[in-house]
Amino acid sequence: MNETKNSNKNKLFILLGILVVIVIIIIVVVSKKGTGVISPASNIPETTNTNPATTTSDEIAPSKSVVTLTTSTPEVIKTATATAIGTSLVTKDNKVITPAGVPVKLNVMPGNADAPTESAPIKGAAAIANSVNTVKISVGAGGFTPNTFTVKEGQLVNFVLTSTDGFTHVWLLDDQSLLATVLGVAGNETRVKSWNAPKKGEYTFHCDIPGHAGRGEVGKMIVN
Ligand SMILES: [Cu+2]
Repeated sequence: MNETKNSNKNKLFILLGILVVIVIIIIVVVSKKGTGVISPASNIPETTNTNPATTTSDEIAPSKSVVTLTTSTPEVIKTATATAIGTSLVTKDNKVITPAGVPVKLNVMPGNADAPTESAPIKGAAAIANSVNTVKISVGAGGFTPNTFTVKEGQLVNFVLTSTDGFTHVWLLDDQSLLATVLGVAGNETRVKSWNAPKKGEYTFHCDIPGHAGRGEVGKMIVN
């Protein structure tokens, strides 16, 4: 009997001990949860506040710079048109310009950012409308046709070159200060390049493929 009472007492103590431990655990957990809830809660608004703030400033910055870009280059480029796909833009007053809106340079390497650009191959010279600004030349083993043409100083020249014999030809003015006007076509191809005629004078040209000039692929551009 005594042993049973003792063991019962012991059980009671153990239960009480467990209860006390549980209560302590609950208190600790609740207090931790309290701080836990508070700090994440204060963190979440902070992060959500930071994110919109960054996004907003990010959005504002590019759109602002885009606006600045559009306002700094508008009139010249907006009203400019290209003679063919890939050629440099031509302004309303017939000045050939770079994508930056400044006049192209002819004394630079072809492909230079300041050089006039050539078109992709087009469907024959007939695809480009005839006008005072259009110069159409075909080239084959027999030479350039026509082999002489006349333009005015500073005038827009939409230079259209066609290979008629299935071979590659490269039209090139002999004056190196006009190097950027060079235009090459593959066999039976037609391409266009727009530029403004240089100062008055006579400018000889030739086909730059080895052997072609020697067999007669030469000519002259007269600038009045
Ligand atoms: Cu040639």
